[in-house]
Amino acid sequence: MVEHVVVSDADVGQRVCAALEADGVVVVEGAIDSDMIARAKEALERGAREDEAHGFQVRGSAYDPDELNVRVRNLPGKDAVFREMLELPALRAVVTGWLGDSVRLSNFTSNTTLPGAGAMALHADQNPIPAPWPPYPCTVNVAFALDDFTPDNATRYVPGTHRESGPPAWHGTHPGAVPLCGPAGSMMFMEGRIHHQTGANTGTTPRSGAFAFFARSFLAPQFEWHRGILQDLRATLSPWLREIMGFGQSGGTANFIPENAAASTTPAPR
Ligand SMILES: O=C(O)CCC(=O)C(=O)O
Repeated sequence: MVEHVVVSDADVGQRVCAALEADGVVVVEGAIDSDMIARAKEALERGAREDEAHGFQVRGSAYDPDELNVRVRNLPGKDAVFREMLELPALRAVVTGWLGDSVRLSNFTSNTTLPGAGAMALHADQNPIPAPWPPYPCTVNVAFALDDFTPDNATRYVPGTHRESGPPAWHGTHPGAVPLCGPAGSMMFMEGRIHHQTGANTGTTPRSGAFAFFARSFLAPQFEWHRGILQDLRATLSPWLREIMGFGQSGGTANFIPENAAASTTPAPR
């Protein structure tokens, strides 16, 4: 049973971290409202058109079996609505509660899986870390559900694999994978070790999700934000956004400033 909490619940950060420890996945309902969902969907359609016009690949990625998953990158550089998502207090509480204060946004991409799409390769989000993995959490993925995630279209995960110390086999079928379901507007947290994939879309409608992937700051981010966030936009970012996109003092530096070390509740991992 996946734990579902509501974003307005007391101690949502602690409850989500406890559920991540136990299950590796957890759903926070009511995180974004219908206005944000509509803005995000409009921005994704525009972003996909712009990326295709620039010659960037949005369909047929190496980990998809067909051209029916539309993946848009650099979401915080594309529209304010995605930067607003990153500012949500519950997201910040969970990310820093799970990974500590010295943390980076590694990537923020979307996937719109169209009816008929096949399943993505099974993977863990921290696949690039050489196995055996450290015994402590290194990464966490926050999926914003822009449509209902249902058994017909949801991300699928293999229960218990957040306790593994390495990635799954890339190829093959995965009968043990189960859907991670939640209503539109949810934030769905996935511990970075959990084995998962975009499930096949056997429904009749597209399903969109936006995936904000966080990592401890000693890991190189997957996306180079200095390429995606231009100078004018950088100047408008909040201190939190500057930190997590590598324009601030993190990357280890923050841990060597005495007042930050005193305020941090999580020891630096080295
Ligand atoms: O599209 C999905 O449901 C999952 C996407 C995913 O697994 C990922 O971005 O790592």
